[in-house]
Amino acid sequence: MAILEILEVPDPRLKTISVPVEADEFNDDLKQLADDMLETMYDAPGIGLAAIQVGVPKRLLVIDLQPEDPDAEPVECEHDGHKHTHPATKFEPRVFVNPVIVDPAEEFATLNEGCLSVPEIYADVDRPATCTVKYQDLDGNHHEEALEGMMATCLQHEMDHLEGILFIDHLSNLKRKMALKKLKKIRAAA
Ligand code: GNR
Ligand code: NI
Repeated sequence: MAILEILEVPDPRLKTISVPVEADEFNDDLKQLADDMLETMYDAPGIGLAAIQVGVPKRLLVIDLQPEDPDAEPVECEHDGHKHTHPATKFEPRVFVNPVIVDPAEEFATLNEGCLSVPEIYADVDRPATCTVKYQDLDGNHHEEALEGMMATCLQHEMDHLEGILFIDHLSNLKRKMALKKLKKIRAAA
């Protein structure tokens, strides 16, 4: 396992159109890459990551919405010298290889999105509220799944990365410019 470097704007590699994972690439190297992407995502932390965000232009993405498990005992943890409890989370890592969206809903949903490649910037984005995704797992088996809510939004955000598109590309030119200016300012202050 390894934590990989996440590319950030304005890295031109984020504009790459990623290529399909070929039949002979469903091997241990692909599983290792998916593992490393999940570890990188949990470490960031984020709820999704596309391979191009770690510099690999392949149609592979990972998602974990980390739902809070209502049945789990709260976790007691100690850091910064004091103890506190927080809800336990159930890890639900998902890996999508060569995903394709079919029948996106005509109805849109708006969510305040962020992106590990555009750190500390958040903006509302409208996307189809539900969709169905066809994809392969790490063994190359084909699946189809109906998505809604956060999962539908997150998958569409990740699939944009495969086309070299960032969530800020969905904003007006003015809002995008303001967002990038804010990011520059944050970086200069850091
Ligand atoms: O961690 C992330 N949070 C998020 C919030 C709202 C909509 C989409 C996302 S995905 C993002 C991680 C990321 O950059 N994935 O590409
Ligand atoms: Ni992103």
